[in-house]
Amino acid sequence: MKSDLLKAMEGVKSVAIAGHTRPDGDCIGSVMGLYNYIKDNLKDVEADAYLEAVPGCFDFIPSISDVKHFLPHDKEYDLFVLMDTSDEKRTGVAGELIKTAKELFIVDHHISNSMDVNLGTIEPSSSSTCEVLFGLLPEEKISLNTAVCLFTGIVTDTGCFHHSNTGRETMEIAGKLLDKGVENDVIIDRVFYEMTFTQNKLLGECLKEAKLLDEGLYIYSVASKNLLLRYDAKASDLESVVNQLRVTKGAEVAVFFTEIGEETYKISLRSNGRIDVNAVASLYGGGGHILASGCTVKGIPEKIMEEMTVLFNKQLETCEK
Ligand SMILES: [Mn+2]
Repeated sequence: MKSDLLKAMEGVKSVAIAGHTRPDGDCIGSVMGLYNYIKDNLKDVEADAYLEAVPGCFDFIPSISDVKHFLPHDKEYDLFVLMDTSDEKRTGVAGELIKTAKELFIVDHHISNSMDVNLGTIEPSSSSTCEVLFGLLPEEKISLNTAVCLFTGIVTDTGCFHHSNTGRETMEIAGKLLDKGVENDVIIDRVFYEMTFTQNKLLGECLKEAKLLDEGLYIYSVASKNLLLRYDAKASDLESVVNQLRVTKGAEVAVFFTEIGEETYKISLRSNGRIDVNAVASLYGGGGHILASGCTVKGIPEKIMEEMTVLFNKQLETCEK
């Protein structure tokens, strides 16, 4: 599906732009990319950007302080542009606008997009909603501010040009955004590498405790509640651990346990390609993607690993046949 966004904005006086719940870099980048584009080019259009709480690492996004977190009761928008949201249930603070705005336009790249709309551009072959949005805007009118937003979305959803959704087109668009003056080093550091001192110390603690199983095919580590208490940290401060475990030479799968309750663990799984960790996480009531999945399980990590390695080994056997 491909509609003309510029046409949809013609003659329009007010536009609301929003994304999904728990916004990530692609959601924030696409919402703020269009917001900045309108501010720079469509002076007669009044635009409002709606998002749930924006993680601190995105505070460099131009005009991010303009974002509204609540919908006014009486406002009727001519157009509502919904970004990166494949499911009506995941519309964040501005979901109501689907019904109340005069027109709805969707920009997305999720193959699973199930929304029934007249206007929108959904391109499942695109790396990110920001990549789709780039294609909907005239390149010469993209300012540095808009370019920063779009670049942020692209690096977020491609895992910094690492995931298989990174295509030639993605790289070419990123190059065009660099031409606008985007500082790729600053954005990539903020989005991917920067950690607090506490997060770095915790990473060290978890790596120190990591164990190998089955001659190094599997690696895992456990963060206890006590560890988090000791550092006065949250489970989200441990997000980078599983990715660091994954790049251990020889490992097929990395598993990271975070204790969130009495013998209850949030488990993150990462695969290096041969094992479908989504299939395993699903057996435990979780899910995600083939290479990155998660679940929450009650039990003892060593025992859970015993079970999981049986499942991993079964998968390896079938792919070796
Ligand atoms: Mn996305």
